[in-house]
Amino acid sequence: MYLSRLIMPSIFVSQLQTTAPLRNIFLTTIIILCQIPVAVGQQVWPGDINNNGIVNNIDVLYWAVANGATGDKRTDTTSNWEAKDLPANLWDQDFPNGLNYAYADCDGDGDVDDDDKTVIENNFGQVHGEVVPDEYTPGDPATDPTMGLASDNPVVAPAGTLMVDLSLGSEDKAITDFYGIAFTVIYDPDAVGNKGNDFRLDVLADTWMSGQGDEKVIQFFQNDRDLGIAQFALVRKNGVPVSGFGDIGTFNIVIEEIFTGKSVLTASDIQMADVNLGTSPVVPSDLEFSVDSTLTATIVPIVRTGLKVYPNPVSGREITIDLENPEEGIRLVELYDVNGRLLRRLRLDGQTSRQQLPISTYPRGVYTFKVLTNKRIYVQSFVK
Ligand SMILES: [Ca+2]
Ligand SMILES: [Ca+2]
Ligand SMILES: [Ca+2]
Repeated sequence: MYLSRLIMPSIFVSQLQTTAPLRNIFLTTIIILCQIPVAVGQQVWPGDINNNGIVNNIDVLYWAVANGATGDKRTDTTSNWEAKDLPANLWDQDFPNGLNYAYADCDGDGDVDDDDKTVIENNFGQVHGEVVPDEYTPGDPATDPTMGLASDNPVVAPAGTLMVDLSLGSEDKAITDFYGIAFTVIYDPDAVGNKGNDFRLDVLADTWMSGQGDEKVIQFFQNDRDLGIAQFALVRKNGVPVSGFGDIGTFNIVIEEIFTGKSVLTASDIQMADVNLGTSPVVPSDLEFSVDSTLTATIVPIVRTGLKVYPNPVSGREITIDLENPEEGIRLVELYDVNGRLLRRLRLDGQTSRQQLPISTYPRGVYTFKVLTNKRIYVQSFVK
């Protein structure tokens, strides 16, 4: 079929001695027809925006750059993990590597917005075909900015909270035209607690990355607790780059109750991009900390407002989790037992602020919900 499409117009041209304008129409037809087989063959795996075979935090950089773009919808607007045909008419814009912006429309609905970032989260870590690893160029400490990890108190007690300040660049190595950064923090899973909210980054409300008075920097975070690999992206999405240097936020890391000794956090696999996805090298770094069993843990209160869990104690077969702000949608619910063991993980579409869960199969005890919404992570315990 493709062959006949390609050959037919060239026969027309060779047989007809046309005038110049008419010939241009024929040539245009040939070009359009030649593009059809290519367009039919192009497919996207929802979330793998840069089409390298894996969904990860680098795809978030692409999402941020394409955010706000619009174009034709896909015929299949579901975003489960399988190849989807791109729309027959591709979008007006391409990424610098030549990929069409339609790849950024993860849910295929004709625009690039927050829902497409949710698809990256839902399909995170999925692979297809042959994975072409994303490239990272480690910076030179003499000339390039560093991603800094620093702690005022790198000696903590078991079950204590290690606080690590994250920064980027310095006065003499400032960042210009920043738009987004993807990076990975590697840690020893034996050293870090496992109660659902034990590893998080609190981004400063007034970090230079957010710019002046406009949209805040957006955090993307996926934590593989078993491997001790936390992948982050911090991106802007309004098309406006910023320049600056210094503090970004603080990691709050709850130490495992039975861990003692030295351990290391490493920030690596860094890709920093401007608004055109031009990358510039960043120097990775690490931080050694130690867990001293002779110290007593400082209790860090967990903010529990904003999420209602009822009835508590549980009386019937089901429990309800309910966000006080109905504008917020639930994306992920995790249920942990008193030992921090994950019992249940439920992914939602971020459209509802209330969810019921069956609870009758679990024995009496204390349980904890971790609830990830469009805006934040809540942790709330209940008794059965
Ligand atoms: Ca990818
Ligand atoms: Ca979309
Ligand atoms: Ca949309």
